[in-house]
Amino acid sequence: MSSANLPPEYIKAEEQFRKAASPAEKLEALEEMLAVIPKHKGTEKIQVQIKKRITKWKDQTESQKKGGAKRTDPSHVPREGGAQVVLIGPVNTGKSAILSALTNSSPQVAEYPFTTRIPQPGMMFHNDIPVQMVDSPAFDPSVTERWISSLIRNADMAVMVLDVSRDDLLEQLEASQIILDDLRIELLGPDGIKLFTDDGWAKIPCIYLGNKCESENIDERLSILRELIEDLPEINLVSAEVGTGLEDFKRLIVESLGLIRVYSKRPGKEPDMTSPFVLKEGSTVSELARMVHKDIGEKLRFAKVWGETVFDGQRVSHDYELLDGDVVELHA
Ligand SMILES: Nc1nc2c(ncn2[C@@H]2O[C@H](COP(=O)(O)OP(=O)(O)OP(=O)(O)O)[C@@H](O)[C@H]2O)c(=O)[nH]1
Ligand SMILES: [Mg+2]
Repeated sequence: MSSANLPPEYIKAEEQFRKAASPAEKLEALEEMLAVIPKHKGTEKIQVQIKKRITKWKDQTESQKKGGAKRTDPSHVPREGGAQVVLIGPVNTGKSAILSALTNSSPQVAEYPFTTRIPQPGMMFHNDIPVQMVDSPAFDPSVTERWISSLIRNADMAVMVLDVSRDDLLEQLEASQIILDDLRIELLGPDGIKLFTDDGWAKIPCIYLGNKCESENIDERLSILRELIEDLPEINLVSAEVGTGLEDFKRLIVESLGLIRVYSKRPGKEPDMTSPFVLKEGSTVSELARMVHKDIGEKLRFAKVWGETVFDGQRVSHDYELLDGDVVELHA
């Protein structure tokens, strides 16, 4: 595969690797390259090369830390599920409580500040669609480390958690904005398209949450905020403690990410409707085939689809765009 076929974010990370001044920066760029490289047969060799280089630079960074304990890169959370979503925001807003309420994970939730020190993932389900949620340490000028930038850049979406029970909402937003600017991250609306610009900025779709919404005077606080900030993003009210708004929030995530469920079946057999393959809207039969098995991806001849916009068992070609709920029989 020539570099012309690699996405711009990969080219960008490769350039960062070349420019990197320290082993730690080299490592960070390589990890970004590995995170963003499209995962298919054509890039397998490059992926192996990157992994080897990561091992080499990890050794270098370890040996630089004189006698220091071995540390793994905290920014790298292995992706699982249909998408990776990172919870970010000021201290004590309830990021960990939200992770705990939505997923199988049990992070530490506490009154004192800076409870969360390293990212912690958990799996959330909406309509059988698994989405990986990653909790992260609070934004703070003296605490936030550079690797938070990679953590956010690697995610498909960010969720900014604010505490609407406090009177300092404006400060929560402004302080977060300063940190994000420093990390060169711009938050887009929930339907925004993630992209990396030539001058090193990452633009990431984001949902804003107003947590602790069971508290008093919420409407008043929000209307003051609306007067102060003209283009205030929509703040979705939730309560991790009481459970308010969490179902709507899950649906918003899955819809904003454009995730769909597709079921694979074998000829003559019934499909397993309990474990869908999760893809992005607009994905094709070829992409599904590669996801099911790399051999099937390579040898796919045609597929038959059962779904709302096709007649039962309609024969379709490689570039048929799948829809939520389609059942697909792959013929290799
Ligand atoms: N009233 C109320 N309290 C909440 C809610 N969610 C979280 N809390 C409380 O807020 C405090 C902070 O919660 P955490 O989940 O630890 O907040 P965090 O944002 O992860 O905090 P750091 O990791 O320290 O940044 C705890 O005392 C929680 O019990 C909520 O929906 N309502
Ligand atoms: Mg926390």
